This record gives sequence, C-alpha cells and structure tokens, in this order.
Amino acid sequence: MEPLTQRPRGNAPTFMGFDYCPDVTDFDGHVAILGLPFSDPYTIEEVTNDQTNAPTAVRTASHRLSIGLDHYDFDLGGPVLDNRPIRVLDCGDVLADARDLTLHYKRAEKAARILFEKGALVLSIGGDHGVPVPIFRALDVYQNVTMVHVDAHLDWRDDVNGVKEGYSNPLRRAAEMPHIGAMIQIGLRAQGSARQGEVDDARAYGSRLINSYEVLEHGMAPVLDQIPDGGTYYLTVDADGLDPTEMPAVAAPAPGGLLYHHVRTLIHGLARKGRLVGLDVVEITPMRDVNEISCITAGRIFLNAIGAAVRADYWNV
Ligand SMILES: [Mn+2]
Repeated sequence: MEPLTQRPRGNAPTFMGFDYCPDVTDFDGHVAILGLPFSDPYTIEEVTNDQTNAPTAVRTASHRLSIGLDHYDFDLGGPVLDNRPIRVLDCGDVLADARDLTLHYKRAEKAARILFEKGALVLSIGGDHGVPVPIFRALDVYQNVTMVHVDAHLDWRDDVNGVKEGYSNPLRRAAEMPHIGAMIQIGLRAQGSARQGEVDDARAYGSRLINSYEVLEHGMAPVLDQIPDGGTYYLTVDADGLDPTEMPAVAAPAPGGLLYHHVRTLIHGLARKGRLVGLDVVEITPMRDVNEISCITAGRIFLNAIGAAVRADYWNV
C-alpha cells in the first residue's frame, strides 16, 4: 500500500518522545497520535495556513509536559499510564500531495479507519477544523457515535466558496453521516460563520447547543448529564472553544471561553460514561502563541484523554 503518513514534519520530535510508528498497518499499540496538518482550503492562501504548523509545534512543546512518565500527575491522580503496559505510538503526519489536494483526506480516513479497527484511541492534532472530517468518516467502524464538540463557533456551514469540508463545515458534514447520532456543541459564544439558518439546521438535527456562559455559571457536570450513558463518544476540540487566556494561539479569539479545567472534566466524564474512541485538537496557530501555552494546553488535553482511558480500563491491561 502507498504510504499514508510521514515522520512528523519539520524534523519535529514525536509527541513526548513516544515511539514512532511509520506505518499504521503495523500499529500495535493502544493510543495513536496522528498529525493532520492539511485541510480543505477555502482559498489558495489557506493551503498552508499557520494551522498546518500546529502538529510540529505541539510535538516540539510536548517535552515541557512531563519530565518522566513515572512522575505523579495530579490531573490524573497518579502516573499518566498508571504503571500499566499501555503503548502510546506517534504515527506521524498524514502525507499530502501538492498535485492533488484531496489526497490527504483520503489518506487520513484510511489511516484513522485502520487505527479505529485496531481499537486504538486516536488523538489527532490539526490543522484547521476541516481536518477531522475524514476522521468522522472513519468512525463508521462504530455505530451511533455521539459527537461532542467544543468550539466558540457552530461550524455548520454547508459550503464556503463552494468548498464543503473546510473549517466552517465539519459539524454539518458529521450530521450527514449515518453512523453519527447525538450531537452536543459546547462553548458557543460571540460570532462566527453561522447565520440564523445554520443555527436552525443544527437545532433541527437535534444538536444540543450549549453556550459558554452556561458552563462558566454552572460547570460541566450538568452538560455531562445531558449526554447519554454507555455511548461511543468522539470529542472534537477547536482551540478557540477555550478561553484565549489558555489558548491564545487562535485565528478568532473570543473572550468568555471554556477553561481547560472544564475540558478536563468533560474528558474524564466521557471516559467514565462510555467509550471515548477519539479526540482532536484543531485550529492552533503557533505564530500567535505565548510561551507555547496553547501547545501545552493541547498536550495536557491529550494526556488527560490517555490517563482517563487507561483508568477506565479500555484495554484491560
Ligand atoms: Mn471550529
């Protein structure tokens, strides 16, 4: 088979120094890190937007997350992997082709489907918010997946400039997929690409729209109560869903965002309720970062997902 992935771009280290898996067909781990630099661009300038640099930036900053896997992580109540033989492998970045800008989505879908079929928890680093669309397609390995979305914005546009799988479209594309069931969108505030029609369409689908201020006032617990137990969950996190104080490196910062601790509570809540099969963090623009805090926050989100999955006994090891 033609290669689907390549080594982390820019000679970046792997995420936290975990072993590199050059070919997903050989993947024999529990958690897969996957870089998705490229999207479905609305303009030619956006082919290489700054979000394409985020997988490299998050991996480069990841050495600041931990000085040793044996150290106590207070977010998790023990070492990240709980001293169990859990294998986290970095599968590199999905390979793109300048002559065919649709190829990287096909490769991402293929790679993700292989990883889901192997029972991996797939943690993806975007890229802008178009990049999870092929991952959503690969979720057809499962049935009735609950789509949990953290974002300031609705992302329900049908198309922008005739483009249908870019950063304003992902949740509408998800809603069209037969294997996607319930949808909950958390952190909404300010203005984005949505107009009244997109809000009406999201509501008509049955998506639960949770304003950021609702979470700031009442916490994440009442939100988790609205998500059915025993489900299969996928979590897509737009960096701008978090407050710009903790995620400054975004194109569209909006004050009044969710805090990291809310996202942490959400992840642990989902892992306790059912099966969290994948998570992505998208829309980091590294050139705007401050002290790598956006990349470190993204890395902490990944570590919480790993630690929560381990403690939920997803792999019985
Ligand atoms: Mn988004």
